Amino acid sequence: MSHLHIQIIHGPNLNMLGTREPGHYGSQTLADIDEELIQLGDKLGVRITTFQSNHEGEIVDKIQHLDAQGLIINPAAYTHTSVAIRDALLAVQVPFVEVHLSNIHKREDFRHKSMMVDMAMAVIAGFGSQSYTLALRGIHHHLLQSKQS
Ligand code: CA2
Repeated sequence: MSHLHIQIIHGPNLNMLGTREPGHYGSQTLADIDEELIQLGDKLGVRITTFQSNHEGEIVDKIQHLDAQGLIINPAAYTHTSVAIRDALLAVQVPFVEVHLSNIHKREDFRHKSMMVDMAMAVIAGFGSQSYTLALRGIHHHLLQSKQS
């Protein structure tokens, strides 16, 4: 039986999680979050691969070369600015969930806009690191359903 594969992409500055701004982003490190996702993936029978970059072009390259059936992406600050990431997501047509640790809608106005939200299967924001695990459960369920139909 071939496993589903879900790629996780974390955008700029998320490598600093757990070191600063715990009020907005919690106290877990990115390695803690990745580990939690891999463990949940094991339970669900899903292969999880993770990637973080501070560079827009590297994120575009990663999306262009996706070999996964689904994607969970926290584009971080690029959420609000990146036509390049939007275009890459549009080109590959892989179902994705946009996730945010914080509730971007109760923060500054410039964070209320997302360049990709209209293409996302779903959006989860405001649950801290649980935003990612909720997204994994959701996209896993969605992919299983679309396999059956
Ligand atoms: O809430 C989220 O997940 C965000 O995507 C995080 C981005 C922010 O620009 C988005 O508006 C919302 C920022 C990530 C910065 O991460 C840091 C982690 C630790 C210390 C400093 C920044």
